Amino acid sequence: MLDAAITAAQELGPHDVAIVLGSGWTDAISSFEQAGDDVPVATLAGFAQPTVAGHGAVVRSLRAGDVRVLAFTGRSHYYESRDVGLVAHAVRTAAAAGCRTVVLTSASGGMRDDLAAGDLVIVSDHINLTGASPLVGATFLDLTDLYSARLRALCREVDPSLAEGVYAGYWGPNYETPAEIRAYRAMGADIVGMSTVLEAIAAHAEGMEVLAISLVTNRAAGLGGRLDHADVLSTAAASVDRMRALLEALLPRL
Ligand code: 8IG
Repeated sequence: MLDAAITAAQELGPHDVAIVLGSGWTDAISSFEQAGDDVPVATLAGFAQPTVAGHGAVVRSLRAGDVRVLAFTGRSHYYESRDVGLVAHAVRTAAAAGCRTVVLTSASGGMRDDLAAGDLVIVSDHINLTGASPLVGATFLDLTDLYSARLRALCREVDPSLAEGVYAGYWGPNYETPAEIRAYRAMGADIVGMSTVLEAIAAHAEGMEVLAISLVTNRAAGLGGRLDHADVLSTAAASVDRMRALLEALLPRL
């Protein structure tokens, strides 16, 4: 494991579950008991300062029943640096802190006909469009069960109304063209975003169980109106009570 991840993990202390909070998700952890002071990522080894509106810059330790949760209030996206090591650093730090499970949350664009702004989607699988991997060398990792069937079933038990779908991980930072969206739909993707896939691969390589949940905040390019990050944040704000209820029920059971 990387030295910086071990150093950062020692600073944060032992935990059971990590959650990475995507655009608009930070308010969804507001009801949990806090187990220590927030740690600014700027003070932690190996972390970059987040640059995206709607993403926080601290790591927070929470109690969810008996579960010690390490919450990353922001994330590093591939488009911010084109550095896969920075993108994977939070999950590698979580693994070094003892986390056996990671929950990757995100916002995304909906492509499947039944997915509208405000819908929550459990990620069943992904298509990595970034052309990148956080792994280097002859690490021929099997991704057949990347998104844990056990955790997906648990999530559906907690909220049977949740949709499931395939997440296309786009490189960004521009959104797709309508022609790209038609292509990705034809490839079998249901939602599209700019995160999750590289972190999921890194977490699987660390032996962690991965759950990913995405809030659809817009219809993808060519399928609705124009795309605007401000609309992403306002849709997330309007959905935060459902996101909070889901995490309140889910995290203590992980
Ligand atoms: I929120 O439509 C959000 N993130 N690539 N496309 C991509 N990322 C997104 C989208 C979208 N919406």
